[in-house]
Amino acid sequence: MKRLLTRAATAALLTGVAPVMALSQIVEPTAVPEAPVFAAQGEPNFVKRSDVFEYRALDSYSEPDFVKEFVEAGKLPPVKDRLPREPLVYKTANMPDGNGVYGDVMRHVIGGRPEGWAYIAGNGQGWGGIDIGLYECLTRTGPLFMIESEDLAPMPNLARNWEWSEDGMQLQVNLIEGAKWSDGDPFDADDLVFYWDHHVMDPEITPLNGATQDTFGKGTTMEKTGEFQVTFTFTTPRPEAVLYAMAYGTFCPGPSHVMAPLHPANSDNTYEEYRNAFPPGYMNYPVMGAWVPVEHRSDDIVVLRRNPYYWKVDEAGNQLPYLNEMHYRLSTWADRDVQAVAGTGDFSNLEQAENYVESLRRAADPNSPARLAFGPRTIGYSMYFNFSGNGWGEPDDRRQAIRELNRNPEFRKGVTQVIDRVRLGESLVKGPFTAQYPGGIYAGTSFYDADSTVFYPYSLESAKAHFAAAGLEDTDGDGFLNHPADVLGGANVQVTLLASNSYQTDANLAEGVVAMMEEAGIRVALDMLSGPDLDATRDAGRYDWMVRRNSSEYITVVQRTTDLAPVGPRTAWMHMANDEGELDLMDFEAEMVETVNAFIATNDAAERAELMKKYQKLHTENVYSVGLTAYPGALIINKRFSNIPPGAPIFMYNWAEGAVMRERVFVAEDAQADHELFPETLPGEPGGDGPVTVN
Ligand code: BQZ
Ligand code: CA
Repeated sequence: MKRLLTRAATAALLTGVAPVMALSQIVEPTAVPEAPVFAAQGEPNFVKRSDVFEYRALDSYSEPDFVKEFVEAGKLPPVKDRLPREPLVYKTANMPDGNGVYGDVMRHVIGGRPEGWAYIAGNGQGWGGIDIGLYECLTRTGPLFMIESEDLAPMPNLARNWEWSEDGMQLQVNLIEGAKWSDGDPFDADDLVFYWDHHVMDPEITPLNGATQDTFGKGTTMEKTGEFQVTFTFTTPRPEAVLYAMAYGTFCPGPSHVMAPLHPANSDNTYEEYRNAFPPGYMNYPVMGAWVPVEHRSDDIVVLRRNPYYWKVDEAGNQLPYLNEMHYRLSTWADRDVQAVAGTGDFSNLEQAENYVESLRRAADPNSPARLAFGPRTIGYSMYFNFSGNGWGEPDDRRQAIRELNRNPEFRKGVTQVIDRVRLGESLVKGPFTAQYPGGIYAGTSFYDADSTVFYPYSLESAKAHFAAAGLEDTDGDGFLNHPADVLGGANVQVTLLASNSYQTDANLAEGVVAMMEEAGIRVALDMLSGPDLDATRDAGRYDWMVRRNSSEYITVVQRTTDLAPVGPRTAWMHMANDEGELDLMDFEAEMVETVNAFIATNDAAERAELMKKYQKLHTENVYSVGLTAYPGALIINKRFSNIPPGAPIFMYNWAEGAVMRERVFVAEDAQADHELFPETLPGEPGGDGPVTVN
């Protein structure tokens, strides 16, 4: 039955005036409101990269006594033979508490769950620092928070040094020589070739953290040019940004000696069988990291034991790590905060603003077992639109109609002006923490430019005017805006909002968006998922909008730069090509892509700054994303640990788990607690039962 005419239409009939959009209702964009001042506690001691570590041979090396017993029993080669010719040597002068002693455990709590150990094949281990510690990468950026800006560039790691060709079209990368996997197998260029050829370049592999061929520049090739050397060839000269892509997440080679035989290229395994060939119960999976998985109890805990072949030492020749064991309690992210302040856990990135007041109160107690230090405002959330209008993810009519609205700037301006960012921030935590975040590069970071940042202020009237300009009116008077008559028969607009249910913060923000959109007459349904389900739904395009906690591309810009815009057909999940490989970029997106590629292709600092101003204006003026809120995180670490670098942010170039360099963290003798679950053991054979004792 035809509903009553809308109130406005009725009124218009009475007055004979059509309900035109009163242009006076549009509220124009302004500058971003000043964020409440929030001073980070503790400043890093800024140094040069070469002050942190170097590679050189020492006269002698030592190891924990229990490991020496393995050598004496003939179970292990002497420590000198387990180390590279020139190991990575952490410099004592850069260690806040000097060289450490062996013993004790770092007890992490994580909210994810391990799917398996084949990280490069797309398996997740549950985050929370477990992958950051297991899989070491060619270069390292986590510790860059304490590197002086004049010397800011990726640090060496498995790649010891690199050299550009005269014309800048090639990069020769020299690996550390003589390092071994945790089972003693040599680490060499073959491991890189296996990763590159059969993972980065293999479209059938969807790796974790999304390292695809576009990450290293379209058309880039890599070949082995020596036992410990690979050479990249680029299509543009000296794309130095690629050295950031060789850091954590995107170039962390796997153990080819155990993986290659199971890859579909060398077996009749399907890709799914390959991806799951190293399930959580596969113990002693070979890694280059400081600790090896030796125990997995489902929904309970993952335990790691020290890697006897770890390729790093301190200046006294002690083979690292100092800590014998790592725990990852399989719980929730909120529990991580609770356990860290209570002292039953050792580490947390306090990033859920709802927990701030209670965590601060607990940590303020002088007897608190944990130290809590706030860093810069680098935790931020945005809402993203699914911009694909040409079929990615086989949208049904309803979804397709929303994607076409998402591609309409009037609609996006309406959406962003529905969001009251003050109310949203306060719904998480009151106080000076949250800032109104318009999206794009964060205020307070090196590439941020306030004058290039466009802010659409909260205004329901203006939002409605924009929605009307996008053709949306409440034609049936039920309080919700309808599509035009020729779209879905003029039905109500109905949007789905994908968000993570692993964090209270994500849920609170998503629910805040739903409530505010309802006030504006747009019905939004929540789709709350977590972990692999969320990632799979997102990567398959089964969403209209998505609330996401942003990654490092909006903080440092130089890390994950290719995530700033849809630079390739399948690099930006907010805009993916259809199955024919067609990417239907809108004009402003094409300009963003051009700007990002120009940024990657130049090393001129002034030019890079200008390009990021242009990027920021394109992103915010066109509402590429709807920024929601930004706030500072706090690092919570148990007080018994030494060598925690001051001023370590929970998230910048990487998470704190990668920044604090856990392999050189130790617990002084008199502070050691008896937390080891497998004392005096080492990892056993790959695929074996778990940790082994000397006899
Ligand atoms: C930090 C981090 C270490 C991933 C993950 C998780 C995944 C995302 C993101 C964070 C967790 C913690 O974040 O929240 O504090 O320990 O692990 O990796 O949110 O769902 O996919 O990008 O890093
Ligand atoms: Ca309606």
